[in-house]
Amino acid sequence: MKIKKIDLYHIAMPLVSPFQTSFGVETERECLIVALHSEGLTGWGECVASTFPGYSYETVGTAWHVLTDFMIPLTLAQDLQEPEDIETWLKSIRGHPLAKAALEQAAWDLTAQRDGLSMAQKLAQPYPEGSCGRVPVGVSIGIQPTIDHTLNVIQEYVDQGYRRIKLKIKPGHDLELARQARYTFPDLPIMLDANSAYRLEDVPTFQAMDELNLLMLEQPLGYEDIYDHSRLRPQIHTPLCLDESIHSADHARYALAIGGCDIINIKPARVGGWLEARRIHDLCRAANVPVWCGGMLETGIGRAAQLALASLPGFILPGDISATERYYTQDIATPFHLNREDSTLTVPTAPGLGIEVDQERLAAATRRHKLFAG
Ligand code: OSB
Ligand code: MG
Repeated sequence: MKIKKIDLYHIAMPLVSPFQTSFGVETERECLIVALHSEGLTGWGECVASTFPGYSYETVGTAWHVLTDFMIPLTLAQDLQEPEDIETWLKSIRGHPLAKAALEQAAWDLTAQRDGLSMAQKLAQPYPEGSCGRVPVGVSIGIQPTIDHTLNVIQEYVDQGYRRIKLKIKPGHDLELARQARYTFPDLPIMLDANSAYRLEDVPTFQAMDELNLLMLEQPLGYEDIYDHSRLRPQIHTPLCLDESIHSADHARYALAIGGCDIINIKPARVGGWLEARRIHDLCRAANVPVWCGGMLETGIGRAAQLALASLPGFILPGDISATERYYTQDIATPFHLNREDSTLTVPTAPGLGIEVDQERLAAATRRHKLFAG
């Protein structure tokens, strides 16, 4: 499939409610959208880098730069056969996984459409059991002004049908919040995400959480650390999950080798794409380590690709893949709705990502656009 044209869009969309983590607050989501055109088909990808280098060093600005100046020129006018080609073409570029993953996602969409397969089916080709039709999901709740606010927000999501809640924590906004959430919702699967806001010396805070029967504690320590997590893990009862510090399948292998975690949150963007995400899934599955699919407040384009990944057999824990209305009043692609009866989203079955991009809304959300033609 000769890549004849590539569109790059920088978009901005207001979030339904502000999203606050230990590294900042977002009220509007900015990201990049890429479209690969070939043989009358269009493959869509989302680059989840945001405006501030808090979660990742990448931003919409750095991603625009590396895509425009390096990655798109290595892709344009090439003959794409399989998503693996993107990995090969971009191999000489170090880092910038969020930008790489956007192109790889678009390549999955394009090649799956050519093959007449959904992205989930194409991704699941190595597994005899194939992909599943519905993915269990939860909701990630940002830091709220008070604990009472948080409890109200949890209640709203529980009323909507979500059966797994993740609370963002930071120092001083942790133990009491977790206690009150547990006392108010005694049977609800609750987990905490610290986004690297703590140090090993904070172990007493986490030990005090042992009795709260939490589903897991996500990324409490350094965003590049695996070793200190392996020292924390035997000192607490709550299962430990890594997010930020797993940048590749090699990192996952190191973490499993030294006992750095019980669970891995796989975000395809963080590890440079769906192929690397699938390698981590395979490693974890062989080691009996559960995985789940993380989120970056994706538009419908990214959400469809999250669902394809999370439909693989090793994704046994609920993902951070909430319904569209949890993020946006008007999305640029087909909205996803929660199946209330089982707290799942349905994996698209149409070829490729299986969604329609609304061109008018995309145009309305676009701040910057560039067309590359080979
Ligand atoms: O750490 O999982 C995270 C959003 C932005 C950056 C980091 C994280 C998150 C989330 C959001 O938790 C999950 C979602 O998309 O609903
Ligand atoms: Mg996280």
